[in-house]
Amino acid sequence: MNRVVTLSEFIVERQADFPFAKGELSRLLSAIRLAAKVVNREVNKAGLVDDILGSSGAENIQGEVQQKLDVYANNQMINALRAQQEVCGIGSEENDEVIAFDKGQALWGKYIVMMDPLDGSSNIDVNVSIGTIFSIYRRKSKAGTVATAEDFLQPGLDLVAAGYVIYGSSTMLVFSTGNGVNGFTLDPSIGVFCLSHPNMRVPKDGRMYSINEGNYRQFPEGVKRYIKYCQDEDAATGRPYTSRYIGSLVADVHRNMIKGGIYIYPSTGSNPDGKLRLMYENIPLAFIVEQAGGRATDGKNRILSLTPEHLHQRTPLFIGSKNMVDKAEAFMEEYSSTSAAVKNEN
Ligand code: P6P
Repeated sequence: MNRVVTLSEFIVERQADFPFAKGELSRLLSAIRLAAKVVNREVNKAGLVDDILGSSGAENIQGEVQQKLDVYANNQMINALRAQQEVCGIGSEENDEVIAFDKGQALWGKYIVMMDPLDGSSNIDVNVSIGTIFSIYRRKSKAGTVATAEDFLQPGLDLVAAGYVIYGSSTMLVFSTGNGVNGFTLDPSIGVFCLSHPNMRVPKDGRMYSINEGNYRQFPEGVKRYIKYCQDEDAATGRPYTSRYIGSLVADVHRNMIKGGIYIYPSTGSNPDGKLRLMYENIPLAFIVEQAGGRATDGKNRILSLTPEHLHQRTPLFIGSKNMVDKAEAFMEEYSSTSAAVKNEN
């Protein structure tokens, strides 16, 4: 039986792979690892603990009601990252403005973290998998100063690392520093993340498509045509594709990472730019999926090449198996002129 490799051992063994000064990545990831374990503990007993389920009564800048665990996860991540002093600033889905540390050693932190501390949190009350998404950039501004806007609005091509935690039937940490993707499963009996999915690769093709078909009438024509293509009997198998939509981004993307598939959140009537946020959902997941051999675009442009304009910017997201994203893009191209993004059928 192969020796179990822990996350800490993996980082030490693969230090040469990481474009970081020795120890910086392990301190950054240990902060995320700690926060993930604490959040995992609360997520796993959410139904048992008074006053942890349900909404906090507040709304975030997205206008979404913040779940109590959203706020809890956000605080855990911020506190853990601040304590490690490698990070000079944090952008979070849960905070209207960026957090730029303005005193102490954190001022000298070389990195910025963008995060969605608990994505899919509306699923907590119904016991569906949820996730934490994070990306790590080098700061652009001078060390020893307070981080500036240019530090937080960097394109995905400037990422140095990204990953996600999925709190599901098991809890996994999946990340990349630009040298492939590796998945670690939490062994709750010892509280350690162990390498369980080395060198993850997204199958070039798949037979699952993930999209909220309730919005069908508002989809761009190219998306409608792609859905119908998936529902036609495939010449090779004589069967249509399978529709799988969990409604939790990390869970849908993770499944497609393993089995092959495509997740699409296109423009819709209520979200003409799509619902998902570029900085702390689409970019980190695009980085991971591309590192594993998949693709991620907004239906036309590579997500990692987009130039961010503001912290909570939304873009459409087509992400997953290369051949499936290629096909969906071909339909978007072919039918791009036949309908505006939002045209309700009469
Ligand atoms: P809809 C959860 O709120 C989320 O941000 C993603 O996790 C998920 O994929 C998507 O929104 C679901 O959105 O509009 O289909 O309910």
